[in-house]
Amino acid sequence: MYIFIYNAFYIEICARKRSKIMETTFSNTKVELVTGDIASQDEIDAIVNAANAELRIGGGVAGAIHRKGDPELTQLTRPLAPIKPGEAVITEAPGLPNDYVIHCLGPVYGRDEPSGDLLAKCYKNALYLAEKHEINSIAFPAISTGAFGYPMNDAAQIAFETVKVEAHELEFVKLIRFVLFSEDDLELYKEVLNEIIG
Ligand code: AR6
Repeated sequence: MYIFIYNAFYIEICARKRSKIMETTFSNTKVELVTGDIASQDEIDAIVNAANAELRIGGGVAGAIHRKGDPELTQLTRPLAPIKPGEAVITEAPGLPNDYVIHCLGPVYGRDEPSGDLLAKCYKNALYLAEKHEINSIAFPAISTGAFGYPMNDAAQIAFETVKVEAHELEFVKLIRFVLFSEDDLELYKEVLNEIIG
């Protein structure tokens, strides 16, 4: 009985989660939007970290990834730091359900200029590393839109436009997932993506 109730509850939760997804395709790559925790994307090959320059544990995404990962993750990032805005580096993902973590440093809004180009570079460089490692699926958080203060709407526009252009060059990456932290962020990303699809 308890198992039945638990299962029914679980299926309901999954159904609700699925209903939050929006999907589209750029070239041969599926692009999807979900809400959730970037550190809990079990079926994804590589997750992207909205890192700090020192590639250490921080708040937000960097905190969630480093807390869930083994301490070895921080050891792996240490020799690769510091990185500059727009740059990305890749490590394995000890303790996480993924094969890799791609650590990107987004621009601080109003300080690192030109901020739009630097944010686009994050997405480009992450996809470049994914291709180099023959990665099939990658999940991005909304880089720079938390502690770094980038306006959500502009950040979404840059993310989708960059991915749309880069998709023509992708050989290995077949799924790009954007993981938004709140329902409001998801709705905003959906609106921007719908405008871009036209
Ligand atoms: N999963 C998905 N999205 C999340 C999560 C999560 N677990 N946690 C927060 N977000 P941020 P940034 C959303 O601040 O702006 C750190 O302290 C969040 O709501 O993680 O690039 C680092 O150490 C926001 O929309 O990254 C750096 O110093 C987005 O993810 C600095 O913050 C990005 O928020 C990086 O700042």
